[in-house]
Amino acid sequence: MTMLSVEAEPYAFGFDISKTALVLIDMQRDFVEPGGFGETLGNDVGMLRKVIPPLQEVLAAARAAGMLVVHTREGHEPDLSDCPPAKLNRGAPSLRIGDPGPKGRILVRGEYGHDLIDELKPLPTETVIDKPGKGSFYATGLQELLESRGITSLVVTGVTTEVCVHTTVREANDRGYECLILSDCVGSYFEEFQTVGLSMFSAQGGIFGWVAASKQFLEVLP
Ligand code: TIU
Repeated sequence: MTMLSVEAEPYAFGFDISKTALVLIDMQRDFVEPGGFGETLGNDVGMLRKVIPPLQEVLAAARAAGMLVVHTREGHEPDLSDCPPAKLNRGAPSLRIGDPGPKGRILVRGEYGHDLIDELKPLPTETVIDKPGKGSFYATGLQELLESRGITSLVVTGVTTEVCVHTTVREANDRGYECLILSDCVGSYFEEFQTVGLSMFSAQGGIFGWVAASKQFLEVLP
């Protein structure tokens, strides 16, 4: 066991690589490429694309260090049986979940737009968690996977900061996982949500977790 320490807010984050997983949340075409679900909700997807280059570096370093890597995708069964009507009807998107869009049916498993972007393609050995909700633990096998691998800490990345990243970190925190959120590897469609969303993690002495820039994390990896 080798304990490493990353300079972070509100104080240094200590972790053991063999007990830490890198989690990439919802880096899907539907959220980060034009023509997907994110854009139909009225968002500028360009805001999320800046996460890609630093996250590529972190992913490569985590793989090289032998960390467990977990990818998640938000989406639904083709018959939408796992999509509550409340989620289906929420807001007034130009395209609803399940509707045919330019990248296939919006947020439906198996469709091109639902899949992860080519820049962060999972290796065949890496787990991809399909989740119907915003959180990565709700109605998934994530907790069982982490328990089976003896994981106690998560390095969390992906989109969007205030939605699926926040929900996942809050769920993880309640389950006893220590979370380090990499500030330049999480993205929001809204600049103010990015700023406030990041400060919410580490406020009150680290109420949900720790926040550091990817550079600080990369510096301590072997
Ligand atoms: N709309 C938005 O900001 N996010 C989502 O719907 N899902 C995720 O955050 N992945």
